[in-house]
Amino acid sequence: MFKNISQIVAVGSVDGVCTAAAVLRLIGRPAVEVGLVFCQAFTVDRVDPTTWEPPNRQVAFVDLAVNNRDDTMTADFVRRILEAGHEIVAIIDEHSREDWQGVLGSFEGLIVEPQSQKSEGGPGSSGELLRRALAGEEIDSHTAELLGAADAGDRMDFTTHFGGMVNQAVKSAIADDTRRVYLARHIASNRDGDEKIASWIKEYETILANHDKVVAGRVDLGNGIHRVSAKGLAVDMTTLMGRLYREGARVVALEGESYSKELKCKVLQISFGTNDRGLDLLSVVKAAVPTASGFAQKANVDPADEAAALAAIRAALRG
Ligand SMILES: [Mn+2]
Repeated sequence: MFKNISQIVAVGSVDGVCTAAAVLRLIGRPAVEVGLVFCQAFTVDRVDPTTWEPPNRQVAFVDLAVNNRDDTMTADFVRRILEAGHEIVAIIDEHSREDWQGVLGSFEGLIVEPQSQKSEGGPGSSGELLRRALAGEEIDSHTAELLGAADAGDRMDFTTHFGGMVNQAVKSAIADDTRRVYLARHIASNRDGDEKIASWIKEYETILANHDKVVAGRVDLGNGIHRVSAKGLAVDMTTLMGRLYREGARVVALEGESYSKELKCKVLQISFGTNDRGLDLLSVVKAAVPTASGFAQKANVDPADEAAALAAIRAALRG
C-alpha cells in the first residue's frame, strides 16, 4: 500500500515527525531513497517540488493542513507538485477534510484520505488517522509505537519513548528542520537515539537547567506580576513562560536579549507576557509606551520604558 511513496512532506510537530517515521517504515525501502521535507501549512510556498530528484515522485503529506489563512497558498503548492511531474497519493492529515476537499476537489486515487479531528469520532492526530487507515493490516510493534507517540504528542503528552526523544531533540534549535529529517529517518529503523540525538537532548537539558536559574531569581512585583531575567541564558520561551504561569504569575516581565535587525546585534529587551486571554497586554502597554511591539499576549519594550509599561499593566490588573 505504501511501498511506492517516494516523497514525504510533513509538518514538524511530534505528530508529524513520528508519523513520517512510521510512513518511512511502511515504505520499507532504505529511508535515504525517500525524499523527506518538513515545513508548516503557511510555509509550503518555500518548498520547491522541481528540486525533487528523480522526478515522478509519489507524494504523501503528513500532518499538513490547508493554510487556513490563505488556502490559495496550499492550492498553488499542489499545482506546483503536479506541474513538476509528481503525483499526490496520500494525505495523512487530521485537521480538516473539508479544507482539503476545497483544494483538491476529489480524493480519488488517494491511498489515505484526510479526515477532520473536529468531526464526531474523528482522529485526534495524523498518527491516529494512519493507525485507523492501517486497521486490518499487520503492522509491527515499532510502527505501532511510533503512531502511538505521534497521537500522544498532539495531546501534549511527550512522555512516550519516541515522542519524548523528538520533543527534546528539536527544542534547542526549534527552527532547524534538518534535525527533524534526521530524527524521522533514524527512528524509522532504530528504537534508541544515537550520539548526535543525545547531544541535542543534552543541549535541551542545559536549557531546562537555565530555567531553574531564571525561576530562582524571580521577583514578585505584586498584582500577579512576576519579573525574571534570562539575560545571557539560552531558554525555551514557551516552556519557561508556561512554568512561570503555572507557578502563579498572571503577567511575566522578562528581561532578555533579542536580535535587533537595525543594530545587527543583540539588545536587551523587556517582554511582558500573559496567559490571560482576556487581557490585551499590547494595547495596555502601547497606551503608555507607543513604541511597544508584539501581540495581544506579549508586549516588548526597551529597558528604558519598563517602568512606564509596568505602571500601565499594574493599573489594568487592578482594573
Ligand atoms: Mn497533528
